[in-house]
Amino acid sequence: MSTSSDRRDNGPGGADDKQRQLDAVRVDLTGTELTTNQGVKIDHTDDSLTVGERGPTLLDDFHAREKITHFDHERIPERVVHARGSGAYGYFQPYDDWLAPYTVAEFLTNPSVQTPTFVRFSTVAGSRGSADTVRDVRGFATKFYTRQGNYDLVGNNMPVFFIQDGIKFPDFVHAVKPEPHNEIPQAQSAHDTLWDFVAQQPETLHMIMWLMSDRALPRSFRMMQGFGVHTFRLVNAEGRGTFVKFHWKPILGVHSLVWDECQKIAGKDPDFNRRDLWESIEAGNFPEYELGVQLVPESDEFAFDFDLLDATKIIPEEQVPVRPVGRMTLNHNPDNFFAETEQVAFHTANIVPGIDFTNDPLLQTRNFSYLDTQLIRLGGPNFPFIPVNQAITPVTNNQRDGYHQTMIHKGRTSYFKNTLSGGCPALGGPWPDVFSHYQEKVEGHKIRKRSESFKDFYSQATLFWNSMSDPEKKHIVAAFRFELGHVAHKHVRQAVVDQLNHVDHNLAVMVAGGIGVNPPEREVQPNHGRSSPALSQLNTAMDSAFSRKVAILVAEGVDGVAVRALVDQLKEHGAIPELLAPHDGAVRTADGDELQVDAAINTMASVLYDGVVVPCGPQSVQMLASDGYAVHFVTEAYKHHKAVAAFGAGVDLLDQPWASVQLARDDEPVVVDQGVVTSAKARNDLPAEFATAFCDALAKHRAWERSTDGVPA
Ligand code: HDD
Repeated sequence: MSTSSDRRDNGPGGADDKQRQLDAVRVDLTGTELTTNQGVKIDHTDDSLTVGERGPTLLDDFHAREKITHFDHERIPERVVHARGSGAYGYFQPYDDWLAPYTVAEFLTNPSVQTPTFVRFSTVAGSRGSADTVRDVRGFATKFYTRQGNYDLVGNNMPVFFIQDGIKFPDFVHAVKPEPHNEIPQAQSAHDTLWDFVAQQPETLHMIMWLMSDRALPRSFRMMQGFGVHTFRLVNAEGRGTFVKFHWKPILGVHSLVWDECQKIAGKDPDFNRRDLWESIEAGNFPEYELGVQLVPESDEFAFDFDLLDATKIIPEEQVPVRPVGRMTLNHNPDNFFAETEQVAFHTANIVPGIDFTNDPLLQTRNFSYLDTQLIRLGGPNFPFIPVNQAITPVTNNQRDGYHQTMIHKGRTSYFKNTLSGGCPALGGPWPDVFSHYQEKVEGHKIRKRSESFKDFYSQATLFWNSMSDPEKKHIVAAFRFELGHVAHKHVRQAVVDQLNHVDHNLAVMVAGGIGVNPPEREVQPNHGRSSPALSQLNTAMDSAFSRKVAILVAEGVDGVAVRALVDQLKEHGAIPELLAPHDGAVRTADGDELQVDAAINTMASVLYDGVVVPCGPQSVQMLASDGYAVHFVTEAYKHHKAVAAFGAGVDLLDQPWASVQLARDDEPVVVDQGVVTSAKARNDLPAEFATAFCDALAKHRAWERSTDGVPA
């Protein structure tokens, strides 16, 4: 478990600076006695002060009034978007100083500096209490507590956005959120208003392709990318600018759930992603992400067939490579969800010397919106001093008063210029010690008009579609059919299909085939045929079973010798095995000793694991075969293309009419077919290659080549 005391302590100016600051406000009530908010000790908090035993409650009861009043005011408005989120602290460290010629931001260029961070991951559309595994974009917001002030990179797990200009944001959000008349559906994009909006606003289509893809169903916050989305600017010591796009790449690779699984997890464990983040950090399996940048010299501003200021476009990685800058490790859970994760306030305009904006119209509106939203959410202008938001650098200015002021500013001046306080706080300087806005030359007329360079809505949606592997394409078509299948208005379904025809004719025809509307007769324009391999999740890291959860199904008479050995081997590969049995407690093995169980099968579900093993033991397997939960567990894991394994008599449980894989028979030591690993051996004869082959299958995440359409869900 990571606690304040076992954190690495690297002294002032390092990763723990923020934690040291927070230690000053952390409160531990162990060994204390109950008091009122005024510090008055009390000995009774269960009964109100009344006249006699059955009489009215008295106004004199200051304790009851204070307690109830505080309770009445416990809630603050949830975020208008990204209400559901989970956070963690960590630190970022650059690998070297190669970015120094491009930016004066120290946290990106000084490899000896570990900058503390706080990250909040979120879904977008759902309320605070909604499920984690909905089809949605995931927020990936990082606050860097740098030695030059706070820098916020408020990104998503998708590199583009739905709209090009922030003025449309309220319309988009109103369309995607639950419908206003009945507040249905919660945290779902599968409803009429979103798709009506999409059909009318073709600039959404590229992002919609991402939203219909597996990217919208992350297996874990630890296994998803993050993107700054906008083109930002780096600024160097000479004041020269370079365009930059920021990328976070998870060290564990980018992996997703399947849609059927997501819907079931939403009921079985609505906190699935939140729990995964929390438990991984508690277990010391710290999430890690590599920060990379795509750099474009200002002279190349117009070198692309899209506009760099258009947030609905990516710069394909094959065109401009992502160059690694450093690594972020999340190693510390918050102590209090409300105080930290709920009150953290991100703002795209929180930038430090060396980073600046561009004229991306989406970014420009965001720079207004985030400060504004914190004022209503956190109740006044002093939210930057809520501990999680507080910079680790001194904050010295003449801003004063307001709700919830907690500092006591001494002295009689709170204005600039003064002579009475020695002119302090005084102006700093010169650049790059102080922030100085990038001196971009801008001229023009006041107009409301979208640039012509923003008007290609389809090319990159097509690029995304072309870049998908066959299973990914299949998932996208199924997603469109599911979503549009929930749209009551036929004309909206038809309009979306007609839009998809601009992306790819076959895609439009396949979607139309599932939702009862007319397939477009001919293509609008030929598919350009270009692709970007970096966009496919099949090209992600698949080399480790680290932190993958494995269910081992056991019952009375199980082969305890092999199970114990297997548990050790799986742990050596970094996987997390858990023993599930028809009942909680312990099972007696074939050798007569006891095996402790982690949970009863019917309290868990295959959707909460990455893989499942059915061990030998004829009696055990017979019991599992007659337990519907156990049979369903294995069937469902198979259906969801997960790593499935069995040995000895356990192989019989996989011998089902729907299982179209080769299984180990007779004396075969290890057979691997489409992510299913079997062995005819048991006890001490079970070869170590069995565990290795199973962990390889876990590392590949899913065996998409396995045909599972006919397997019962
Ligand atoms: Fe936003 C929250 C990401 C466009 C207005 N946004 C919010 C969060 C993330 C993003 C990750 C949650 C932060 C947290 O965890 O507290 N938003 C994005 C990205 C966008 C984007 C990547 C496009 C590239 N957002 C966007 C626009 C507007 C907003 C165009 C308004 C014009 N976003 C907000 C907000 C929120 C917010 C209303 C809600 C709560 C908050 O800010 O703190 O101001």
